[in-house]
Amino acid sequence: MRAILHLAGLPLALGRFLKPLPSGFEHTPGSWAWMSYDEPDFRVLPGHFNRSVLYAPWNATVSDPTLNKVNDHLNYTDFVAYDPQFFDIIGPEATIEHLHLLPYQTHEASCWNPESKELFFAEWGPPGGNNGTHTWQYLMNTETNELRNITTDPPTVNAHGCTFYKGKMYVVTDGDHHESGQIVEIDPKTLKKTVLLNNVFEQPFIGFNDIDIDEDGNFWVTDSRSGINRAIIPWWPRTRPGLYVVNATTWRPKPVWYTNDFAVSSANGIAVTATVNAAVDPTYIYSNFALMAYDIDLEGTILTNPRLLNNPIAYYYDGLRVSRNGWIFGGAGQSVDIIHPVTGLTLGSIRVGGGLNVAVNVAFGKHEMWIVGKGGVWHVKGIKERLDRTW
Ligand SMILES: *[C@@H]1O[C@H](CO)[C@@H](O)[C@H](O)[C@H]1NC(C)=O
Ligand SMILES: *[C@@H]1O[C@H](CO)[C@@H](O)[C@H](O)[C@H]1NC(C)=O
Ligand SMILES: *[C@@H]1O[C@H](CO)[C@@H](O)[C@H](O)[C@H]1NC(C)=O
Ligand SMILES: *[C@@H]1O[C@H](CO)[C@@H](O)[C@H](O)[C@H]1NC(C)=O
Ligand SMILES: *[C@@H]1O[C@H](CO)[C@@H](O)[C@H](O)[C@H]1NC(C)=O
Ligand SMILES: CC(=O)N[C@H]1CO[C@H](CO)[C@@H](O)[C@@H]1O
Repeated sequence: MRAILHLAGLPLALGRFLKPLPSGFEHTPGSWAWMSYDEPDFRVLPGHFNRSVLYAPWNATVSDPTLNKVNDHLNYTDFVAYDPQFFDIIGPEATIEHLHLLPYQTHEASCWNPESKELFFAEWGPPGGNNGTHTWQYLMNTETNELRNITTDPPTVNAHGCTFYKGKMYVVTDGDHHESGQIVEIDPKTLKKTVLLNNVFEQPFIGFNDIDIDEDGNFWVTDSRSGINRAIIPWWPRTRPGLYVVNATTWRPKPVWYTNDFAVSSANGIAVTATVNAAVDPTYIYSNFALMAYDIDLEGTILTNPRLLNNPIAYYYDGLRVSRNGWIFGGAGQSVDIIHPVTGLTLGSIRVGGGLNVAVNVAFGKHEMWIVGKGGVWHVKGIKERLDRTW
């Protein structure tokens, strides 16, 4: 027997495509929907339907008027589940709030400082104007939500990724016409910048995209075409886009993965996980829209067992983070998707509204997170599971 159909705010007729919400989720401060292949009407859609992979499911072109209304409804939800685990991770108290509407250009490199309770992130300069180059970043006080425009000393040029580790912000940059991509350390109190690394045995990086730091303090950095695509990097010849590990003890950079296609593929988000009771950790890399998982060998210098973990339901994964319990959070177009680290199943989407909004990167607090992207900054709070990791 099915549960009584109850979809808050949704006429019953529309309900046949969506699965009734589990008990406890009928009246929540955030609005929810459950898209499930348990529903025969969703399994076999009527009429004509079509969408590009770059558009979200609720943005599909459909001929059935009821399904069209369902999509209009989905476009105004906050949380869309595809798997019951999503309800357990997010919980019924969660809400999402659009804190700041910022220009419709990329915001990324978000990281949260738990000591000062400040969120750091970058805003890409508009292409053209200033050559796409940006030498300043935002700091947001997450208690008052006040935004501050900061310039580090000396300035950090084209910040692209950030992670907070043991009291410092670690930022990677694309570089520009005057300097190669760098890994830098920023003291959050003095905003003093120290360059930690800027070359692979005298060769410039193409342009760093993202950074993660593992439990032992090793840096995992993706080197990407993003700066080339915006014509801010002049270097030639270039290496392939890929992933490097920089050993925390020896500081020696080593490539651990390269894209196959020099011309078109790139390397985007990276996240290292600590799997409980395991000596090897998988990492996740974006290439050709695929989210790949690898095991890291014991020395930390070779990746093994490559596997396609998932392909995003829509758009492509940009920033990736792994939460305390191992869930992968990936910015993917209009939502941040939560992905199971082993099965690769997409469990659900945290939506940042529709239209032109794009979720690019996330930063975790304890039971809250911030999302930055095109259209500004969002705050998701009241999340049931603890998100920030142990290091
Ligand atoms: C399907 O979608 C694609 C991409 O948006 C579009 O080019 C094409 O015309 C659509 N086809 C139909 C039959 O709607
Ligand atoms: C801007 O970019 C052009 C190439 O696209 C380059 O020649 C020029 O030096 C750049 N200007 C600055 C200030 O970096
Ligand atoms: C931030 O500061 C930089 C440098 O002073 C300036 O170019 C930029 O317009 C400022 N941006 C905002 C949003 O205040
Ligand atoms: C870093 O280098 C040290 C010293 O050579 C080595 O013991 C360790 O396994 C290396 N770790 C990684 C992740 O490369
Ligand atoms: C989806 O919602 C946004 C507001 O967040 C709105 O601007 C957009 O027009 C909506 N899209 C559709 C297809 O209804
Ligand atoms: C069918 C549909 O709603 N398409 C829209 C998907 O989103 C893009 C970007 O907002 C719109 O341009 C399309 O019209």
